[in-house]
Amino acid sequence: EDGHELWLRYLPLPSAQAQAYRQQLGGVDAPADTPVQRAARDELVRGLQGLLGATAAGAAAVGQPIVQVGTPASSPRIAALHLPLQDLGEEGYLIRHLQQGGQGGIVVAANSDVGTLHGVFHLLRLVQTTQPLADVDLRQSPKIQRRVLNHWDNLDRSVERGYAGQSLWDWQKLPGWLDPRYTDYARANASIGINGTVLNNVNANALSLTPMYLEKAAALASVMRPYGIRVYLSARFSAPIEIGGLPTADPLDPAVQRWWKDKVDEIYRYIPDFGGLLVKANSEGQPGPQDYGRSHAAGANMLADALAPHDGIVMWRAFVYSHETSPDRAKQAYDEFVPLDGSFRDNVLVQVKNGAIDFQPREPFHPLFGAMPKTPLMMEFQITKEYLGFATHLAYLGPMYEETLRADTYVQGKGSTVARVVDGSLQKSRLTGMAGVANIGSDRNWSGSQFDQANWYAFGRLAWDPMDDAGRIAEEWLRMTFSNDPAFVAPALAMMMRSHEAVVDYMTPLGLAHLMGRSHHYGPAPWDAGSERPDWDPVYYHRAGADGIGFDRSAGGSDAVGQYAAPLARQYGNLATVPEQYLLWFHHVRWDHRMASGRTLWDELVIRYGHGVDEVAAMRGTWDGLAAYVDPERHREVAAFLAIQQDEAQWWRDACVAYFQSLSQRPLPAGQAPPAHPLSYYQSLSFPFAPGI
Ligand code: BDP
Repeated sequence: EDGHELWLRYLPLPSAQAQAYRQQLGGVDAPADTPVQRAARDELVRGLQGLLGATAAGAAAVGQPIVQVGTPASSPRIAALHLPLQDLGEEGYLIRHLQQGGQGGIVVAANSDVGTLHGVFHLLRLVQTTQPLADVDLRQSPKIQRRVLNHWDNLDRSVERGYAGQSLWDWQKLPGWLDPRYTDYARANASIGINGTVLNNVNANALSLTPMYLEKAAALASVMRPYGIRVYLSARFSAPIEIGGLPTADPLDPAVQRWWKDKVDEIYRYIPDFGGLLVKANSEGQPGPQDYGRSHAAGANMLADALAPHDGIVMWRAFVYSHETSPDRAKQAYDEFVPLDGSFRDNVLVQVKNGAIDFQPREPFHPLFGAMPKTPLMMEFQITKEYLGFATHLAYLGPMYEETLRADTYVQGKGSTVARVVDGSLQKSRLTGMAGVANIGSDRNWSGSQFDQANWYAFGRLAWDPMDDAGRIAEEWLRMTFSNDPAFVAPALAMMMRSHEAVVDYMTPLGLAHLMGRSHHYGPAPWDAGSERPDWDPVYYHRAGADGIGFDRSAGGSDAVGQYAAPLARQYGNLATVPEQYLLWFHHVRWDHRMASGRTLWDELVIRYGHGVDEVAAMRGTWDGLAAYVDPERHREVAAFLAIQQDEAQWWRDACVAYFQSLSQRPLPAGQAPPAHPLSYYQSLSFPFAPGI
């Protein structure tokens, strides 16, 4: 047990439970005429055989209860049931218990083969988590259309901000060798409803659009297709110059437009169901339309026109900040994109990070959500933990995603949640999407650690339904990944649900952000200053001095609060009403400011740092107590990583407290131990190797 099976372990259930399920799932009746049908049938048989024992699957004896799988088109028996499938759409499904000829049986029906595949995974999930099937009658369809992983994978197999080994894609051996891991990757994604994957880094290499690499991408697409997953590619905006031999990449130049049209036609010859292109343009040195005095919309629309005849889409990223340093980086994306609202083609999604800076442990939701009513916005979450301790720190991100999705934008009054912007229901968007920057690599456990698998899992479930519950998802994942035993599940769940907040506390409490070491983003360096761009430096973000700490984004400061709808602008802009979790994000606050607890800000800050460390110690204790429920190999790995996390949480706390104290010149609150070393020690530490920079 090294985590390789993910949540699809299908280990035998205790015999009484298996016996009971066999009464309902005695055999499988599923068509297997198409690749998708075969994928669904094979998964069901594999799952039931593993969970219930060899007799459970395969052809049922006459009169035995069976699982019937299919669509009205693929299965005459399903057609004869006249099930209400109309509202399920292309990817939805229905699971029902049916009484047939005195025998109970289960039906998994959908409008399409892919729908049945999703239904099969749901049925297996019910069995894996030992849910009763006697009265099962459920209908599900995804709330978001494009549920996509973004791989920041390079062609040399390095992964930008990847902490799980090399890239899964072995470009050198593709297309000749299709590693079985590609199939397992597709199975895992399909099991949580992900239906798209962008294979290459947003900091793109134009070579990925050349025939040699398109052939390789096509081979991967052939593995993904039976699992309902489309392949997408990141496009480098200057590709017409680099691989097309043109003198320019100006989107208004007819030769450039022609080049992209031909290129897209070529891609579709290789990959007929290609999803579309993801673009990072005019951001962090990437080329883009602004190089030619054109807008983001002009760039996106040129690609959109090339893709439209094939039903392809453009995912155009709003993660931009210009090289001329603005007084507040948090404002830039909004300032650049809001004026473009309404000018994008119908097949463009603007992909917006969850917060306005950059995947920090905590950020208020990005003010673009709700501010572009005529443009569909795609959510971009980061699953890989670039700013949350890489793969060793245990941080379950479900609550963080949930916090953003449930945040109220107020753009159409109360209840205008980010989730409703993203699922299209608020502003009637025709296209909807959610992207997650993948944490997947060639490590045996896929994600770099056992618990990081949960972040991949939670992303998929929330992309399927952005109002799903992070706690429910975590419990489901724990039960499938480790054990159904309540004595395990309850404490492990409590640990997961507090883990993200613990990281926030020991890294960036009370609305602080970007205190990580420059460029590698690992470990504390709040003192870092003087880099090539001020807005890459921690001191730019925390602005701490003798008087206080925090970035004044109120109306009297950068007025970033003004980018939110009026009720939020008022709430966030006022020191008396801003939630404490965003305090230093929006305000520069005196060290002696009184907090809700009655303490001064300084005391509260130090106590939060200490609390984060205490939480990790508590997580270790919890995990140690769960050894009896987890196989030794995985238990040991998690325990070792928690020990690393505790050391590093202490490092974070001590370094930040030492540094901020050098500015506040205040004593530590009673009971708080001084940092183990002087500030100069922490400043002298260097971090020799950080993967994926
Ligand atoms: C930042 C990463 C950088 C990415 C960039 C992006 O540090 O490696 O290229 O985001 O999203 O968080 O484009």
